[in-house]
Amino acid sequence: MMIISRFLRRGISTASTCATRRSWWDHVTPAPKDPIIAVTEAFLADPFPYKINLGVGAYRDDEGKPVVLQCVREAEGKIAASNFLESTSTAVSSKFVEESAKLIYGQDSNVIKERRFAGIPALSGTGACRLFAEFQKRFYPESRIYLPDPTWSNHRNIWRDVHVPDRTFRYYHPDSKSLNFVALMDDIKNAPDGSFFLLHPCAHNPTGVDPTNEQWREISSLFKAKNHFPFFDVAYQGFASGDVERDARAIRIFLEDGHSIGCAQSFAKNMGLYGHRVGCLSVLCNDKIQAMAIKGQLQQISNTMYGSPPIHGISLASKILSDPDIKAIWLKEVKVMATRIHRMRAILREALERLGSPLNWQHITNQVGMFCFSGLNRAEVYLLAKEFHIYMTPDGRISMAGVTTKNVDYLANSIHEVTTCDQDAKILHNTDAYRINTDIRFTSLGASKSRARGMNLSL
Ligand code: KET
Repeated sequence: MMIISRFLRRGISTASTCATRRSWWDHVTPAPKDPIIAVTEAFLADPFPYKINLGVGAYRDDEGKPVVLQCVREAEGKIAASNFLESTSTAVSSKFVEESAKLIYGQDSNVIKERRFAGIPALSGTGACRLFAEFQKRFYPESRIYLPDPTWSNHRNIWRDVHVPDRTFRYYHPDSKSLNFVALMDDIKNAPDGSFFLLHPCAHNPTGVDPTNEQWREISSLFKAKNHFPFFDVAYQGFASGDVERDARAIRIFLEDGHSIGCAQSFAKNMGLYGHRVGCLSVLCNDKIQAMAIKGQLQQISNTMYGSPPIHGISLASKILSDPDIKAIWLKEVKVMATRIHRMRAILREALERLGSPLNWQHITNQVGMFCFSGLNRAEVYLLAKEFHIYMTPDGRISMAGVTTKNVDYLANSIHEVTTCDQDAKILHNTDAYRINTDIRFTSLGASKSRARGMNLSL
């Protein structure tokens, strides 16, 4: 009798909990979309045949196609023979880290000779930044990270997710579309001594504006005086100048000045290994003993998140960097990619000037690397997508890798149209939604097609 009544009571209470309990994930709301992924999604959903994706910073050839570099094919061939035994993966990782460190700190650097660096493979540049953020939080729990304004949209999210508050330092001057060096130095000076700063050593994303060597020297001495920690995010080594050594100049200047440095390297862009997620995190140390301690801590952090990254991409990058013949092919290919982008900058600027644009487009060729921070406002960016099927991030960043000899005239014409159309007819941007002025007439797909033909755009 007692057992029955206990059973009944439990039955009743379970039933009532079920009736009142909502499902487990009712409180989960959609996450804000990453702006770069959102652009790709909008592009993919557009059926227009001449659409252009200038969103994501991924290299494309002059046909607008992704490229598998010859050096990667060569490396594939060489590593295909070796089988990935469990016992070899540590050796492959160590070799990869060593080669990555040589690439960024210099082949003959004392850091390498004295083994004063702690490095581990990371899940591309994003993973390397995240590992460092975790490491920073673990050993400097009260610290902040100073990020350039503007910067890659994911930087803020990465440090936010490890609960390190971010601050910004001024970097870019929208009027001159160049470096705001005075403000940058001021902000570095005014930050509390011993602050963490994230720096882009070359091909700054999104502005395409880098300090000169002389300015880097001044930045480095101020960092010394303030005892700040420089963390370099190297996602585009080779894309600024076409030469990986020249693009490492900022880091070498900091090395000469004896800084302790952190470095996130990505091989997604300069080796075209996006999907393989190949990256490296390194931290410079006082000596070999400290390097071992730090490496152990970094490994522990990665172990609890994902173990270690897949070995295949690491083997490819390691082979490219260590085999002199394959490395020579790679260095040439980096130059080819950078030169193509450089050429597209010149053609785009020239086309806009030929159209008689009343605006100054010098910055297109002054800026370097994969991105052009065009100066187009949100309304113009929106209009380019809606009317011309040209997609870029709302801040007006153009991924120059998406510009080709076939689409550059269409792009120039479209930019010219949206920047010279009646100001009153422009779209008004409302904080969280785009309000469209009623004067705007959106072209149908058919009308857009004939407009594209009128601009001599061929498929
Ligand atoms: N740092 C910077 C400065 C950067 O621009 C990117 C990617 C990364 C790190 C991350 O790279 P990866 O190795 O893929 O994890 N930027 C481009 C791609 C992206 O956001 O996915 C971009 O800005 O388009």
